Amino acid sequence: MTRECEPIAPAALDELKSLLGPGGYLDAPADIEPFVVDHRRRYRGDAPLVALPDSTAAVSALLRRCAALGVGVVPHGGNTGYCGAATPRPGGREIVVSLRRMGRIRAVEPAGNSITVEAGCILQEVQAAAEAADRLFPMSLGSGGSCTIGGNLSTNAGGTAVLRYGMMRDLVLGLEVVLPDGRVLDQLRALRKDNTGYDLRHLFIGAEGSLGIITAACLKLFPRPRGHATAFVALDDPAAAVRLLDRLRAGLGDTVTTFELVPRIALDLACRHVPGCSDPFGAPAPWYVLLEVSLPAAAAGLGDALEARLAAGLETSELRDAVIAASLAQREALWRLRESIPAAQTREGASLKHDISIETHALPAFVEAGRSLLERLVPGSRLVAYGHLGDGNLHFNLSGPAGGDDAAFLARGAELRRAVHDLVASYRGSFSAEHGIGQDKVAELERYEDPVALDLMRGIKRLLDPQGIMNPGKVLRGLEEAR
Ligand code: 2HG
Ligand code: ZN
Repeated sequence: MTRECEPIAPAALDELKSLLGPGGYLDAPADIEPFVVDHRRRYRGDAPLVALPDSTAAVSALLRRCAALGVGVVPHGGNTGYCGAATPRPGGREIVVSLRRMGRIRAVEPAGNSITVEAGCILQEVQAAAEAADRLFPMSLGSGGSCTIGGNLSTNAGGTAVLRYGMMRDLVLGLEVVLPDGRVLDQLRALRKDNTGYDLRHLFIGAEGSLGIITAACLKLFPRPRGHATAFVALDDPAAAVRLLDRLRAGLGDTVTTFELVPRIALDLACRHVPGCSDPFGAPAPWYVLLEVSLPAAAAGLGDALEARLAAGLETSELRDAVIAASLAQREALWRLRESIPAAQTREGASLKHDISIETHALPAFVEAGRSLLERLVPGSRLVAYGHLGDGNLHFNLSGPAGGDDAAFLARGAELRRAVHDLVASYRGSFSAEHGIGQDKVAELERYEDPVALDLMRGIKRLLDPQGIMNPGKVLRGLEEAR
């Protein structure tokens, strides 16, 4: 049962401030503002304080005190999430905790292929540190310049290299986590094998700060690719894209790193709204794929191998057209087309997002079923279904009818979401493939999750956070009995 709570008492706030010390917090409204609204401005909350601890010990002391005071805690990374997990709720009942002062790279071990970093590190800084040691940290996200490792871990981030390297969960060797009672779970090791009981790391990865605060992680590094071949391919439909993926993987195996589906409308929107984007082909096609193959060894022949396979596809008319980037600038231009899609869709006007996954072989049928469902519900609406086809994950986004009434379209968001997610459920897919639950999809989790799984999740939450102080109302709700 959820109980309405009072804002945090002034005496409790004073206690927290003196614990954090000068420079250890923000309390001026203008300084707090960026922490209480999400980057898409869909969620807004209140917090009287942003804590800025600078060590694991400081996080531990803070959570111990928050538990004693019954103060809610909202962990906050780079604020690039899609589901409002890092935004406090309205009412001033929670403080925000930012680890931006914990941005140290603690160790790089090229021989062991690992890197140990604090949770406040920016993803790009970790990539750069890996590169300086002639290694690759493969997590690849459009928000790499501002998202943090703590946020990547807490949301189990995905991105455009999952096909080859997996999601954030797959890139973790060890974790350090501060529990809601202040205890520190120290599993910060680079062991590749460790079968000693339950694997607790995975409870915290993807928990969106609802079970504790990840303070540091030991991550996997990989050999740095020496060569890439990047292609943009035009084709008739998603089924042709799935066939191409099968063929490429059969021939080129794990070198296939990225396989992203792009519909014509997304290409049009990118070219219309984002400077520097242009159609690489003379004639339009209904669908495209951005694909990349990469090899750790000197890659002479990699481009030829890809070209031969694409040429075979052109001969059998499986593909309509294909370009292979001949320079770094061309490679960047092709990537730009893909990475500009979210911004371009935003600039086009009102849109609704659905981050779904289905087994890849069933995606083509799903796309057609979803398209006709949405067309029936909102004639003229524009499906912008793009993304990580290689992982079975599409951003099944919908833009309102061109020149239509944005407010009227958005007012139907809940109904359309329900229709899309019910369709996803009928395919035994996921309504949140890579963006998490946050505050946006709590009801969806309750509706679609297996009741046994939900029951276990609630039990784990109660065990680790009996007072319900960690990110209240996110992922699961109604577990704040003690507060
Ligand atoms: C992407 O793949 C991101 O570009 C954003 O996950 C997806 O804006 C979206 O819907
Ligand atoms: Zn995505």
